[in-house]
Amino acid sequence: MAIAREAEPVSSLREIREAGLDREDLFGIYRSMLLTRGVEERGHILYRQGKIPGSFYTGRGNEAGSVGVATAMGPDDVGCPLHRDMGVHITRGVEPWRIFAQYMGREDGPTRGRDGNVHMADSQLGLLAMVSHLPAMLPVAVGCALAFRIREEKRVALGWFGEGASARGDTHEGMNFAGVRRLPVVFICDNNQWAYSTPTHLEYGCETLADRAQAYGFEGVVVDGTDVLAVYREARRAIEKAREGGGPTLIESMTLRMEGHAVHDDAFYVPKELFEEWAKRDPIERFRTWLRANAEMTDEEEDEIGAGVKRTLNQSMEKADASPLPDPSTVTERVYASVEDLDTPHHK
Ligand SMILES: Cc1ncc(C[n+]2csc(CCOP(=O)(O)OP(=O)(O)O)c2C)c(N)n1
Ligand SMILES: [Mg+2]
Repeated sequence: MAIAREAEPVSSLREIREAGLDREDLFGIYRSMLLTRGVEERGHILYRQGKIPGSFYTGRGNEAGSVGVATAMGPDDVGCPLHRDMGVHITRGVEPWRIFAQYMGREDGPTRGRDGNVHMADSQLGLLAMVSHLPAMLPVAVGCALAFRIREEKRVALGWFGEGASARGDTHEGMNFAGVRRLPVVFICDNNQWAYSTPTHLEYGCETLADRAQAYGFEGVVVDGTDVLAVYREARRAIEKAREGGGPTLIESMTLRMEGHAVHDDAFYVPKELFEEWAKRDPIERFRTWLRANAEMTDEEEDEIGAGVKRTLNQSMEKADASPLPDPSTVTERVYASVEDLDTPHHK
């Protein structure tokens, strides 16, 4: 028997209204999920065209997890999204053309052509760029939460990590410290069942990773990461609890990594049946069906959202392609943040 609570699916429009979302918000979530997938699909095309230097990582299958959590964040909250969390950047408002520019190493990408394609974030939007995935950003999120506590700000930090990263020491150190101090931090485990080619039974011996939360003195929740509304509801509950002084929560979001670790990996080691099974639970198709059944989304509304996303993607790719490569003579500039860079609403 798992110790952690298993989140129920969201059943009705009324329930999600009570959790703070109106019909327009729901359409916005759908749009963000389509944009997230669209950006990554277009990225694949750019990669095949030889326009992306280095490798290329995506979070296909994690659109509900990433968009659902980011929708629940407050404007002053901060987060450290990883390579599976494109939906966080999109939901916080990073413009897709800047993401394409980032992919192609151009001057207008968030890191101005100075780092890998998913090592990016816009600090103006309360996001911190990942340093490494395993899981260097968890202690950073905990540090942000400690700063909020010291400054008596009602803000919450969010730290993402993979289930593979849960085996590393910094996960333990971050969670232990957060539990001891009851810091305003929410840990999101994107459990996509694989750490590169390692399956979960070789990663951890407990039933669910959320079970570990109890040992750190806080709550653990397992949520279906293909159900955007359930993810949103659980993230919102955890974030508001943290904001009110109730301490951390560990949310384990269950998905399947629907592609290889990155483009160089064809995931031959993942059983075909597993892909087939999870393809039936595609998060976007699932939410589309829910919107049709529960929010009366019409054909016209659906087409309008879809067409708008396509238009945005086309225009964004063009705009990004017009962005120059960085001038080599500036290579040492903007590697470290300046005082001006840190003068954002998120560095008060
Ligand atoms: C210390 C260290 N070891 C190995 C790697 C290479 N690496 C990056 S991500 C990854 C797998 C991570 O798996 P998981 O935490 O489950 O995240 P996922 O990629 O599945 O989202 C590995 C082995 C690394 N970046 N850093
Ligand atoms: Mg994983």
